[in-house]
Amino acid sequence: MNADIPAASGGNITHTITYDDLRDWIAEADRLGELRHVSGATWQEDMGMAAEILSHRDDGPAVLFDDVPGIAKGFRVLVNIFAGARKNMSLGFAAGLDKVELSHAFAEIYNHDTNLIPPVEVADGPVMENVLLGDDVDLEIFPTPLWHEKDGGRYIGTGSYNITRDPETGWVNLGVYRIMLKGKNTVGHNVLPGRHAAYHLDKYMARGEPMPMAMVIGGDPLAFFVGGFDVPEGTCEYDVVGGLRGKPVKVVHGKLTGLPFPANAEIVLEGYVHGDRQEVEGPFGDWTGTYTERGRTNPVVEIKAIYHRNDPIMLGCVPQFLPDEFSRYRAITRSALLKKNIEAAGVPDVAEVWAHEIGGSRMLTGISIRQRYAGHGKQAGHIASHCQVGVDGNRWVIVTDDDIDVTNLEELIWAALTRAEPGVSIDLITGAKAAQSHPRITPADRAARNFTASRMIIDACVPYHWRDDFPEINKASREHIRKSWEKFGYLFD
Ligand SMILES: Cc1cc2nc3c(=O)[nH]c(=O)nc-3n(C[C@H](O)[C@H](O)[C@H](O)COP(=O)(O)O)c2cc1C
Ligand SMILES: [Mn+2]
Repeated sequence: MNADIPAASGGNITHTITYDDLRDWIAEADRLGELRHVSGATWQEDMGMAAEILSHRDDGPAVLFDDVPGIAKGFRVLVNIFAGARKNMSLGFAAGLDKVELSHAFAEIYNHDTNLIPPVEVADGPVMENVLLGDDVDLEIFPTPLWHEKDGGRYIGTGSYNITRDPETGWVNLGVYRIMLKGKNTVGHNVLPGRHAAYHLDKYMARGEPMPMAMVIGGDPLAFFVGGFDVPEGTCEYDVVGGLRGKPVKVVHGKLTGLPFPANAEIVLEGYVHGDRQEVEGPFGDWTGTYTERGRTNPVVEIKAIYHRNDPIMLGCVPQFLPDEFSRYRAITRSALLKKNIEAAGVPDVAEVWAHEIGGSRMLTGISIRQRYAGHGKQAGHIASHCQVGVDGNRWVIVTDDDIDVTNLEELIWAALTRAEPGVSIDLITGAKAAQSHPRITPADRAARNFTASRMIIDACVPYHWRDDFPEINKASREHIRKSWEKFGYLFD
């Protein structure tokens, strides 16, 4: 544990976000020695290939692609932002923190209930350097990659987010939903049931109107991260971004919809979602480690305006087979949010929560508790599985005691193997909210759009009434391990 970050709350954490937009971020990554430039890679194959191998390791660079064949010079794509020391920089923390320390530090400073700073409107900004309207709208000018071999199309929106507004309350929402390139002025986006943009779309459809939408295809990575967080309904993610940075997001307004988008964004598409015009979207290599179902339909989005900076940069953040960049980022941030959510529901003495990378940070949650009473483990498990942050796509929750490091996948599984008794320690919940991309939804359920699945709570806590006599763990204590390394670490030199 870094000396600056106490394990409990209330410490002095140095938190500074040193970038305002994607270009500042690139300069910071370069300063850290973690940026590479690649010239001449194709959108058809090369960029996807590079993104794939970079994604699985934490020690690769961020890569900025330029001179993409067939595309204007200067129109660039950035990938692999969440790795190395730059992931700490991205969240505003020192390079020395490991992933768990980083998640703890993030938990200390993150609060989407009180730490809110609303955006401010400005008259102009770099995103307005190029405004394409009417016949000038042409999405083919951008170097949109075909990311995976078997994708059904090119995905222009992966490190992107969509902005919509509630037609009744005016609440503006940011959500990360993948965007498929369909033609010169059409895209398809994939907003799943329960998402805030789906809630907005229902309201527009009830009025018989298309939904205005803006899509930020490259911009401040912080806004992209927050667009993927489980921020409660009614709260605008811009306010969360402002709160995290300690200053408001500067926004300009779309000329057609009036929707606010960051003045320093790289590329923004503005248009209308036609809920009644459904077309095939996907398949796309998804966060579950599978291609999503073939034939999924989603509304067509008609693009009426493109705004972009000179020499614009698209941000790519693409799910790959797990674990990947996407699951690293989600594990660090979601584990923090999930722990807060479980505690807010009243579960006491939660020691650690980890939303494991192998499960795309949704499917497998490990929790350790300091047991206070019989049934405490079950309580933690059921709440983790169904609270706001945990409900989507969860498969297994494993709850155990705090002598287990639940952030370590092998230790977590060991605890389940030795402390849970399958005949009595496992609860199955049927009919729970499934990820639409969950591969084990049966074809019949999928056809009926019954996106539910069962899930499992494994109570791997030492039985409470048995806790004083239960066979002790033979793992060396932290102090013993530290001393052992001091004495014998040289054996590895
Ligand atoms: C890179 C990335 C891609 C995502 N893709 C989708 C997607 O295609 N569809 C979707 O419904 N959710 C997707 N999500 C999850 C949502 O962004 C997340 O649930 C978020 O809370 C949605 O915002 P909302 O709560 O305002 O609806 C993605 C998240 C990330 C980080
Ligand atoms: Mn939201």
